[in-house]
Order: sequence, then structure tokens, then C-alpha cells
Amino acid sequence: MVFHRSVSLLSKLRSRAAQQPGLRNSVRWPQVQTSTDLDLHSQLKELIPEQQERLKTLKKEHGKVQLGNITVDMVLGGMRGMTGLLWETSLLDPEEGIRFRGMSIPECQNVLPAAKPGGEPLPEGLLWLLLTGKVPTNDQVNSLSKELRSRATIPDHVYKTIDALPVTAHPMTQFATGVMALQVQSEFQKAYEKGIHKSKYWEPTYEDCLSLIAQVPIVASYVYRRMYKKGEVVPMDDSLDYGGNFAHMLGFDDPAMLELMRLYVTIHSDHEGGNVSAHTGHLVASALSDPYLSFAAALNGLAGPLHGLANQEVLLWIKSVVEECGENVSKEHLQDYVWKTLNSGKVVPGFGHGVLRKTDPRYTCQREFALKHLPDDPLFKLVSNLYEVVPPILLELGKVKNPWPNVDAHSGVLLNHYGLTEARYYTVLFGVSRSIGICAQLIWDRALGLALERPKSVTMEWLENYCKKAV
Ligand code: NMX
Ligand code: MLT
Repeated sequence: MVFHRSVSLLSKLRSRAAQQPGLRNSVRWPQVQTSTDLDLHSQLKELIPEQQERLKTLKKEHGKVQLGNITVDMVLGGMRGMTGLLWETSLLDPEEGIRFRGMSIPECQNVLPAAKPGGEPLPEGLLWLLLTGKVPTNDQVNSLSKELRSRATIPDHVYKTIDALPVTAHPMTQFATGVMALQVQSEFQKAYEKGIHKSKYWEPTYEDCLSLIAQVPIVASYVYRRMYKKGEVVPMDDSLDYGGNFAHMLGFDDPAMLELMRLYVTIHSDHEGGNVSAHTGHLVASALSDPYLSFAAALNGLAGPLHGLANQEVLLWIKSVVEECGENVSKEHLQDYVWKTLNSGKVVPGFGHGVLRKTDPRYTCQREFALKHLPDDPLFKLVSNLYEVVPPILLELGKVKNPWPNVDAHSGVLLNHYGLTEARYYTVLFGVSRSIGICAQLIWDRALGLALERPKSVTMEWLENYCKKAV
């Protein structure tokens, strides 16, 4: 397979950053790839000692530096604004959005290898970047693609376990069950039982994580074909990359849909550590639960409507708008529909965010994809109108901190356009993508020997007494 794009673009990006002092201070830029080594494992092995040393120095020299004050509001408000986690693979800026190892989404679109000239980034390139902090060469991505394909077979009992569930069970239930069934192959669990030394934990974790990332698209597409295509499975195509193959195994071969899947899997992969799925995966893994146990837990968090399930909710909501008001609904009618949703005690799905305070750049890049590939799609036009209609209404409520659209506001109409119309399935796609971010960080959790997570909790009585004394 030939991949396109060159890392020389990185130097241009660096000089742009040098002219923006804000960026210079907040971002550690990924290094240009200097090694021609095609083996990700050996690259990591080289990197780990220096990062262990870095953490040791940080602890020794700055361990007692304060990062802020904890207020009662923070304790009662879902720990918003409380810095409490180490997460190396990505960092979220409220105004600017996500950066993967220092790189914004447009920058990743510019420098990561693609399947065709000017095409969308390949998710395996992003995985390499998240793990090593370095932009991979085409050959390195090619080699990782091959490795993932070689790990992409799953034991028969996994299918049987999924088949034991009613076919009507929610796709996320079937998917998480499949991931739990994969757990029996965990190398980490076997090594732990045999008494592996803690300095070596990262090695079987790496094995599990790469296998898990390779295998989740098979489990996910099995669930899709079982539920919606009479169980007719589409085998993997050895000539395709990770994202392209996923679309293909779901049953879609339109080249534009393959490109969409590459973009989709890349942008949903990681969103720093505090979001519900990443945090859950990290928390469970901190007990030395293996990557399968940890990732299955993460999926159960992703399945909540305020988090990953919002992509399902958005398309169902948009379809209910169309059903009630028609495809060419006026902005006035849209306003009425938004108020009706709010007045019935529901949220407007796809808008708002726990950290972001501007339009999600993941929304923006999907909008750009739509403008390029499906500008006349009626549901895309509706989504564009919602971009104008919803934020002023949410602002009028006076309590919503971010009235702008998030990633989930846009993904459904793109998938729907290419024939993936089953909205209840959408969160599974998000889950496949998130395996990349959660697993990349999990390997580093083990390499850095991060601690068991165990924050302190208190009762209302404790808070009342504490506050009385503080006053
Ligand atoms: N529609 C209606 N009300 C909203 C919305 C919205 N889209 N966003 C926030 N609010 C309300 C929120 O429910 C809260 O109300 P109350 O005080 O009565 O409980 C108030 O505004 C303040 O919330 P914020 O501090 O702005 O937001 P918070 O950090 O608590 O929650 C979300 C963030 C994402 C949970 C929230 O914006 C939301 O429910 N959005 C809709 C669901 C959604 O799109 N989720 C997907 C997020 C992205 N992802 O993939 O995970
Ligand atoms: C995510 O991608 O995890 C969501 O945007 C939620 C978050 O970051 O809190």
C-alpha cells in the first residue's frame, strides 16, 4: 500500500508556532522522526527510560508545587476545573480544542500519512504519534498497518458470547460484551499471574493494547452485520488500512466513506484524560486491571447520553425534527423545536461541553468534509442551520457555559449520507476510535508506573463542618 504526505511540513508548522508565543508556551511540539526503525515496540523501548527519568525529576524537584485550590463548587460540580490526572497523549485547550502530542487537527491532517494524496489522515499514523510523540514516516505507518492486520483475528467464543445476547440488545451492550469476551486472551493477566516484575508491566500491556486496537473493528462490524445485515459478515481486505478496512467490514466500499472513516477514527480517538471514557479506562487500569477489562469499562461510560451516546441522540433528534417539520424546516420552526426540547426538560444533544468554550474543532473538520463531499445533503443543511439557531437560545438560558456544537453534532449526518443510517450504532464507532487514545495512554501508564487512583471523598456533613470552621 502506498501512503502519501511528508513530514517536511512539520518545519513549516514549527515556524508558525514560533510566531505565536501562546502556542510556544502551551505546547510541546512533536519531534521529527529521525529513526527509520519500522518497529513501534523497539521505538517505545528506546523512549521509555528517558520519560521515566523525566517523571522522576518532576516529582523530586516540583512534587510540592500547588496546581490550584479545590473549592466546594468543584467537589459538587463533577470536579470541573480540578487538575488531577496525568495524560501524555493529548491536551485540551478550552478555546482551541484538542492537540494530539501538541498537534491540532488541521496540523494532523497536514502531516500524517494518508491513503491518497491530500486525503484524510490514517488512524494508525495517529496511534504512532500518540505513542511516540513523533510523526511517523509512510513506511512506519505501512508497517504498523500490517501489524494490526496480522493481529486482527478473534477467537470463536467471542462471536458466540455476542450471539447469546438478544439481537435487539443495544449495540454498545453487544460491543462491550464482545470486548469482555476478548479478555480471556490477555497477556498482561497471564504475565501477572506468573509474577512478572513491575518494571516489565508495559510489555504485555503493549501486546494487549495492539491486539485490542486491531480486534475492536472486527467485533464492532460483527455487531453491525448481526443487527442490521442478517449476520452476513464481510471479511477483512488485506490491501486496506485500519480505517478503510473498518468501513469495508461494515459493508461500505464508497471511497468517500473510507475517507470519512479514516477521519472519524482519527478525530474521536483521544480527548485528554478527564472525559468519562478515558478517565474510566485510566481509573480501572490503575488497579492493574488488564487493557481489556479497562477498555470495556471505558465503553460503558461512553455509552451514556451526556458522553458518547450523544452522537446517536443527535441523529435521532434531527430525524424527529424532520418528521415533525419536514426537511426544509425554517429557522423559526427550528427555534420552536429547540425550545420545545428544552421546555420538556431535555438537553439539546451535540451542544455544550465540560471543558471546551468554543466550537469543537472536530465539528469544524467534519463540516469541512461535508462542504467538500456532500454540500447539498438536506440533513447537512439542517445541521448548518442548527449552528446558527441553537447557540443564541442556549445563551438565553443563562446557565450554559458553552453554547457551541461539539463533535457529536455533526458525525451522524455524514454517516447517514453514505448509508450508515442506524443511529443506535453510532457510539460503537466512537468506541472503536477511542481504543486508540485510551490504549496509547495505558501503555504509558504502565511504563511510567503511575499510581493507583484513589481520591478522597467526603460527606455533606463533613463539608458543612469544614466550611463553618473556614468562615
Ligand atoms: N442543552 C440544554 N442544557 C444544557 C446543554 C445543552 N446542550 N449544555 C449544558 N446545559 C445545561 C446543563 O444541563 C446544566 O444545567 P443544570 O444546571 O440545570 O444542571 C447547565 O447548562 C450548566 O452546564 P454546563 O456547565 O454548561 O455543562 P456541563 O459541563 O455540566 O455539561 C455536557 C457538559 C456536554 C454534559 C452538556 O453540555 C450537555 O448535556 N450537552 C448535551 C449532550 C452532549 O452533546 N454530550 C456530548 C459531549 C461530547 N461527547 O462526545 O462526550
Ligand atoms: C470526548 O471526546 O471525550 C468528549 O468531547 C467529552 C469530553 O472531552 O469531556
